[in-house]
This record gives sequence, structure tokens and C-alpha cells, in this order.
Amino acid sequence: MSTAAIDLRSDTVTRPDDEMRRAMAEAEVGDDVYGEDPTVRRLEEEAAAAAGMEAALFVPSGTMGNQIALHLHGRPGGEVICEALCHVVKHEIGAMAALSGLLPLPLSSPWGLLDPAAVEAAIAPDVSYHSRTVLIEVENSHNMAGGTVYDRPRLEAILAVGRRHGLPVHLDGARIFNAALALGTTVPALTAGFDSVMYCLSKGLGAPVGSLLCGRRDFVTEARRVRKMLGGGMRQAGVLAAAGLVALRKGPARLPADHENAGRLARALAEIPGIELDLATVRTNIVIFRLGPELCAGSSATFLARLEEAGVLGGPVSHDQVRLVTHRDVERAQIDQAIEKIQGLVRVAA
Ligand code: TLP
Repeated sequence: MSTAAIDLRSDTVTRPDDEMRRAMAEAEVGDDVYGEDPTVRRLEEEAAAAAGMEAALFVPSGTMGNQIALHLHGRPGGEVICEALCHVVKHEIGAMAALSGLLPLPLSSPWGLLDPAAVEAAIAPDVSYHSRTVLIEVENSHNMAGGTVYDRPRLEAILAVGRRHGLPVHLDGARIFNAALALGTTVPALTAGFDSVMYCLSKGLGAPVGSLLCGRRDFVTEARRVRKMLGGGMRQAGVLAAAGLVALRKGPARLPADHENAGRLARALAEIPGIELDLATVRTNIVIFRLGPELCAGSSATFLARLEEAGVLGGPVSHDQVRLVTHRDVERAQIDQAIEKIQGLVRVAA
């Protein structure tokens, strides 16, 4: 990979900026397993408030945050109703089964958005020969559906299903700040009513490491124990939390540029023959498109290899789908360069 490559593989690739590095160098720290790291405590308080939740736990990754939540809400043999392409099913290496004995019940849904009626219909009957439904899981924005977003009425309807059936509802809000921006609303307006919420500082907000698992205070107390059980108890983690605080305070204001860049990129790509892209799905910082057979024989691996040679990095979603993600380390001028390079590549590869 050349150092000058335009890296659109993910918004996780951002590097900490000068302000974050200074904050890390100056961070006041203590042993967080003893609850003595003042910077981690400050981050957890601010992060809970930003999400409109009672309490928050700093965790090393979004995956760990989700898995702690699933572990606490579920019980072995239980079913988790979720969308078919969601992160906990597709990208957490079977952790819900391996670590907590849970079974996903994945529902394929247009634009990756669960239909409340389909969720209700998927709840297991209360009979002795059927596994129990233990949890409903929602991902907002939905990464592998192209960064699509659930608006409040749809969330409200899913939360109502949970309440009617006495089921907890977990939100994978890795990119909840992007979702709030796309919907012109606030993060607390999207998290209200969820039993637990995970969100990441290490994606669009730009921190090098870290996510938060939020919920009621007693839930977070239990989550602290499970985090330790999974090996996620960190000691002088204030150096990471300090960067996280900068990301939380300053990151959201930077996101509109990422969304504009994604829209710009998507509109240009949608014009290219051989690229199938539904512009209606592009609401946030993620652009996913399908390759027609006329372009690189419809192979995402071939397309991405050629793209890399041209100096642009992207990622595969499936054998014929590609994902490009905008973020704070890619400016508009580089998006325009990426568009030109893709147009050039298509001329050669078509
Ligand atoms: N997503 C990563 C990859 O794992 C796919 C990415 O590049 O987008 N929930 C959602 C919705 C996510 O997109 C991710 C990461 C996670 C959870 C997990 O976060 P980390 O990577 O911190 O474990």
C-alpha cells in the first residue's frame, strides 16, 4: 500500500490529531480496575450524558461493548432477533454463540432496517420445545446496508414490541452520531427507551481506540464485571480516554463534511456504467455499491485490487459489492481525486 493512498476502507483508519495526542500526553491517570482513573471516569460521565443514558462503561472496542450487552441480556440457548447483515452476526466472529451460548435469529430486511411487525412475528412461542427469544438487537446506522438509518417512529415501534413481550432491546449505535446527523435529530432522541446502547469513539469521531457501553447504573455495574471476565479491564486507560474526550467533544461537529463527501462520491459513482448504487441508501458516511458483470466481471476482489493499484483503498461487502467510507482524514479534494481514479479505472476495466 502506497503511503499516499486515499484510504476509504473504513472510518476506523483515522489517526489521532495533535489535540488528541497532547491530551493523551497530559492525561491524569490511575488504575481503572480499581476505579481510580479520573480521566476514564470523566469520559464515562460525559459519554453517558451525550447518549442520554444513566451510566457508561469505557470498553476497548465496539465488539466488546456489544458482546457484554448480549451476555447480560441473554442466557444460553436464547435467540437474539436482529437484522441479517448486522455487525453482531456478520463481523463478531460468532461471539454471541461462542461466549454466551446465544443464537442469532437474523431477519433479512430492505435497506437493513428491521420491520417491527416482522420482529414481533419472529418472537418464539412460549412452548417447552422452543428456544426462548431473549433480546432484540438494532444497528443504527446500519453499516453493511450502506449506513442507512432508523428514524424515531420505526425505533418507537420496535421498542414497543420489546415492551409488549418483556424483551430487552440493545442498540448497536457504533455510528449513532452519524445517524442523528442524517436525521436532523439528537443522539438521546435516538437512544431513548433502549435497555443498552453501544457507541464508538474510534469511528467517525476520530479517537484511536475505544467505545462506550451505556445503560442503567446497575446494568453498567454488571457490565464492568463482564468486561473484566473478557479481559477488557484496563489499567491506566486515561491516556486513551483523554483522546476519547476530545473525540466526543469535537468529533460530532466534523461529521457533516464526511456526509457531504459520501454524497458527492455516491452521486459520481452512480453515473458510472457497471456500478449499481441506490442513492437513497446513502444517508451517512458509507457508500456501498454492486458491480455489474461488465465491470471487473462483477468481482469486488478484482475491482478492489485495481483500485488499490490506482491509489484508492476500499473494502469488500460481498463477492460483488464494495464499500467506501468517508472520514476526517480524507478531505473533499481527495474525494474528487478518488472519483477521477475510479472513472479512469472503469474506462480501462470496462
Ligand atoms: N465495524 C468495522 C468492521 O468491523 C466491519 C468497520 O470497518 O466498519 N458495530 C458496528 C456497526 C460496526 O461497524 C463495528 C465496526 C463494530 C460494531 C465493532 O467495533 P470495533 O471494531 O471497535 O470492535
